[in-house]
Amino acid sequence: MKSIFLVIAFSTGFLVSKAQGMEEMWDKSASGKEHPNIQWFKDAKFGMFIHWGLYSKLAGVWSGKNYYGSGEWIMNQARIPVKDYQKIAASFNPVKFNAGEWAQLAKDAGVKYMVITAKHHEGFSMFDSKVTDFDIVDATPYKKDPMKALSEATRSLGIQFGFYYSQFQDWYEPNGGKNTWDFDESKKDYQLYYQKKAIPQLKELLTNYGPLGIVWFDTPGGMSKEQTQQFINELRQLQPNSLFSSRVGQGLGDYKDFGDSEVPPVPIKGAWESVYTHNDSWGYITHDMNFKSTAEIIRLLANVASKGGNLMLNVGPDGEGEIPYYSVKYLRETGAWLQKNGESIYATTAGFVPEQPWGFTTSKPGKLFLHVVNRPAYDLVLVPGFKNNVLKVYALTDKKNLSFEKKGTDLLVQMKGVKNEQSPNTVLVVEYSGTEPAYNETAPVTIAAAFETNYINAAFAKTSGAAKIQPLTYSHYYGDWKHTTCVTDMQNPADGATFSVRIIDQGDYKLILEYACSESGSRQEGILEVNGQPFLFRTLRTSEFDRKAPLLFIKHPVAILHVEKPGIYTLTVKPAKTGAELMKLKSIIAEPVQ
Ligand code: H79
Repeated sequence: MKSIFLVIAFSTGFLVSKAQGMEEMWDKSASGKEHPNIQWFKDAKFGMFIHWGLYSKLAGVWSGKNYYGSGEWIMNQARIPVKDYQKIAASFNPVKFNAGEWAQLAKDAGVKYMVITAKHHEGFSMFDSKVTDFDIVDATPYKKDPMKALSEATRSLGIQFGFYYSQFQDWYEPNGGKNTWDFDESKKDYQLYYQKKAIPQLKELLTNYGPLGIVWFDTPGGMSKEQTQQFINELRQLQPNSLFSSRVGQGLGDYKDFGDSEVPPVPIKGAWESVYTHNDSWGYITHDMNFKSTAEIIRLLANVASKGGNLMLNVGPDGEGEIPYYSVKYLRETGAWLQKNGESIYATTAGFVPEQPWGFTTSKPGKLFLHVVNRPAYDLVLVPGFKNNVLKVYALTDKKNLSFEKKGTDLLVQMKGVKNEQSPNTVLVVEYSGTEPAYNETAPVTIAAAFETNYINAAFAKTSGAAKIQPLTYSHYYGDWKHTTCVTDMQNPADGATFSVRIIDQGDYKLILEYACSESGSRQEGILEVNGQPFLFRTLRTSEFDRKAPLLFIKHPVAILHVEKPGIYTLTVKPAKTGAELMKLKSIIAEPVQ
């Protein structure tokens, strides 16, 4: 029986070829099956994730060797035996941990919820557990329960508090999931592990730490759908108000988590979350200094909100209990931006105007927020597909009215005079009358001379023949997943990717194909057709697709397009002849020629 469970053990997220397909699955509001306590989560938009465990003490180093990527996986990556790994606990003494300071940082950052690792895959409990001695109170000189202090401090500042709990993977336990270097998988009894450790510990967490906003499960395995449902039911009784993440497995859970570091390209209905880490690792690594800047965080947050979801951003405190300097600094700066612009993020829903070259939109009744992350030349912002009657438009921070003009369903906003203050995201508010329009899925992609680069993303392709739109998942180091949506499987002239674009300005545009191309796909002829006019090119090799290596993309300029008459254009990419997969097309870039 056991072998069938192994197959499902590593589904950490769901990879969907058509993002739209997820709507039915996770939008439980329509069916009335939504969790009664889901609204706070939908409104929250920004959460803080914390990975903290014995791996934080190792900090990416074992036996004098530096490890890169997911630091919380070091026991697995270095195949450290339990008998050696457990010794780390004897020197784990996070004396600099200060629950009040962490909670205050969360407050300053403007997050509405916090989720911390009570137990990660390493199997070490960061809370006082009666189920095992391999926990922070029994096994370390620290002897206190930091989860108790943190849950109280966080909640007292009005922030929802939750636990991450690795319910299946437990590398310390002979019957837990995925330690294959100490234990023989074929001899494992996962049910015994669930009954003796995971369920009793989850009961401790749901009993001893006050009301939990979330229980964040991860990497399910070893349970059928029925067993998972039973597992949920049993835990639910303790705290019916607590939300369970979708990584409890088997399509169950109260809201959907996308893959690690993944944002869907189009709005998704229902409650969902994107999780990112601040640098390349979830657990602390001394030599990982690749932090996202404040501007990157603010833009990511706006992007996720514009699709209707929450961003939970992870920080990795070190073994002493200190949060890295740049995480503190950049989170506080993000919080400062939210202080002024929070109205355009919190309690919003997905914007009904699709992504534009200037940025993203979010929505509230009677208001559309324009997140201008890329300020256009001449300060003229075009909002296409705006049917409603516009009452007024103003910059969010100073509330001064801006002049605007309606041309058919185009709304043109003049943002001259709006102070930029170097803001990574200048928010304009459009107040309108009438009911909120639906998101326009078939809207053409906008291209204008006001932007140095205009991206036509693969996600907006209409495919024909065998061509498919797919999120490709790969990593740079180890577990630091990247997700890039591409058109794949174009092998013969009937397999095309077609885009409807609206070119706003007359003039010349350089057309650039951005793609990855394997050895077998390279040196093949392809066609970029614009309103039936063919531009020929030959593919250039970049790299083979490999989940555990970077996927390299080339920006290959192929033609100049002269646009005499602004309007709707149809662009198609396809192979000229039958052959190997032509490319993995990421985008078509249109650059106005000055
Ligand atoms: O807690 C963080 C990660 O440790 C956790 N999820 C986030 C929130 C996570 N656990 N597993 N995974 C993510 C996916 C695992 C992928 C794997 Fe691999 C692929 C395991 C083995 C192959 C990457 C490459 C990790 C090890 C080698």
